[in-house]
Amino acid sequence: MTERTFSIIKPDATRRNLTGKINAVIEDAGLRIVAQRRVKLTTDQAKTFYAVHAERPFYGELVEQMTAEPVVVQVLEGENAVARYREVMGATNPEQAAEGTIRKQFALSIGENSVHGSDSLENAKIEIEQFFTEDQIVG
Ligand code: RTP
Ligand code: MG
Repeated sequence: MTERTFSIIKPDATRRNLTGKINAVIEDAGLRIVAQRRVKLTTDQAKTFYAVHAERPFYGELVEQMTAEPVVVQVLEGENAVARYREVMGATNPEQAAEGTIRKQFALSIGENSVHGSDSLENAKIEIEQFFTEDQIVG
């Protein structure tokens, strides 16, 4: 089934000028970038986005990292896009990420792991709506 998922190229990656390299991995995997914008997240935006992790010990650090530098927010479209992108990203901890994945190639640590991708179709819809209106997504 053709799906849409939400992606963020995180500050550790934009800081190192890796947006193009990461987009190449995404496109080589057969996913289409159907919306994209560079934005500096506010603390409120980052807190809302990661609200599910509010009680976790790394929450403060996560919000700080996500607001430190600009990010690139994206909508990706393709066959089974949610699961496919999770595969392309690799495990949260880059030490456990498979060869060829974005995190294996580019992530610095479990916290600074270069990309975010939605973990379900339901969350993809919610996350896309936080950053894009339907007319900004051109499939
Ligand atoms: P994401 O939501 O960013 O796509 O990553 P994920 O599903 O693979 O991982 P998740 O468990 O949702 O965690 C969200 C983000 O929090 C940071 N994190 N730091 N220091 C730590 O132990 C730790 N654990 C998670 C990572 O940036 C992770 O991507
Ligand atoms: Mg997650």
